[in-house]
Amino acid sequence: MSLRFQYLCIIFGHILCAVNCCVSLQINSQPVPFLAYPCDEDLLKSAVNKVEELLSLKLERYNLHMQGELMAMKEQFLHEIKEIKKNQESVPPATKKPSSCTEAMRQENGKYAESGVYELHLPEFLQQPFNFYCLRDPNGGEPWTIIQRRQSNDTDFYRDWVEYEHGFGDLNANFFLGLDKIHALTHSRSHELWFQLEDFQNEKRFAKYDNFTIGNAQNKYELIALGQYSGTAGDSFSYHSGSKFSTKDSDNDKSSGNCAVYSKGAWWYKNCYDSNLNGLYLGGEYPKSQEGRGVEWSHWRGVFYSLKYVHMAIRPKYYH
Ligand SMILES: [Ca+2]
Repeated sequence: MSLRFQYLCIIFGHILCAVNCCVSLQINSQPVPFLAYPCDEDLLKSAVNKVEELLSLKLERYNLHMQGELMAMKEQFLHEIKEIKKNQESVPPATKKPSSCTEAMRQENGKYAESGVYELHLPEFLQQPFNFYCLRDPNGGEPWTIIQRRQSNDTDFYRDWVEYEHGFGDLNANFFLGLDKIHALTHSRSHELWFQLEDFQNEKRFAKYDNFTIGNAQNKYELIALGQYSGTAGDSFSYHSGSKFSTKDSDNDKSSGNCAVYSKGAWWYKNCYDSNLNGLYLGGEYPKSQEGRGVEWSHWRGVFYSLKYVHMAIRPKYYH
């Protein structure tokens, strides 16, 4: 209120002085500038009207200025909201990661994508997504996950427990997926198993088992279930049902010796084997001195023949 009074006094002083009607006011011998005695009632009214006019004009300008400021703020605010919405629309919605090759390869048209490496997520068993090789079914059925492949002598398979547990090799060539991941896949739901075999005369055979489950690390990834055999290669795997996995540095077989060392491989050895698909890549027939050490499927090419190509593939049951 005090400030407002002073402001009015200043304005009055200016107006009245302007019309030669001002007398300096003195307080305690000190002149008070701009304070003046009104000298005429009409003049005073006129001065008051002038002041009101000036104030009204200033208020109007002030309002216009504030209105402009508010409009600018509103425009800026709307612009920022639009930007936020645009950014939200450009971010793809979170999608569920596939947990099987079937989910990873299925396309909108109902067909399956090309065979290759896909990232699968099994959150109940593996904390991080992991790469798997997914294979189209040659008969048009549900895709398969390859867990082991031999196709050349480029990769050494005579390895220790840790490497077989976590896997090694190149998913597009020779590899072993890893017992931990095979366990995670087969433990999450029932799977069937497909052995594809080929010799150096390019003859192909197969063996399938309608149930395949392996245990966990505590029970050395035991071959818990295998199911019924079908195929053209002969049954060289049922013998291993119930066996634990063994490597050269982890002997869990039923033999008094170490089958993994004797056979230069790693497998679900019993005493010792009918098949040895992680053996040495000896390239076809081999001498007796190497007996039992090749990539071998005894019910087809016997114990002195190392196969050209093998893979082990699995897929969930009840899909077809
Ligand atoms: Ca033993």
